[in-house]
Amino acid sequence: MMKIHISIFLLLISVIGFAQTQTVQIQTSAQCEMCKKKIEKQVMAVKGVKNAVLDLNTKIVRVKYDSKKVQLNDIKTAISQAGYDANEVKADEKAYSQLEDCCKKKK
Ligand SMILES: [Cu+2]
Repeated sequence: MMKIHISIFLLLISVIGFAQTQTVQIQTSAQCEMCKKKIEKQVMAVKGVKNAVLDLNTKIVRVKYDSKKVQLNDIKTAISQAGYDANEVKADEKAYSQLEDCCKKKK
């Protein structure tokens, strides 16, 4: 009987654990390898973010995060503050103006 209780308990823990981890895909305005590194670094620096990988072909960054520790908006803000668009959140103007030319959006 005790064993059953323990396994139910462990099962509950793993279910709750999975539920906390969210994966989101955010469209950015990354242009090159430098942008990729910068965005990944900025997003990874947000507390509660577990992983961030940007695909330069689509400019979409895939972020795994703990929804109990960080909100999606905080992640978008971090990308904006790095100088890049994040879905509907536009790049912070000051940060954008400080980007290298190669990292600015192609008109
Ligand atoms: Cu760049």
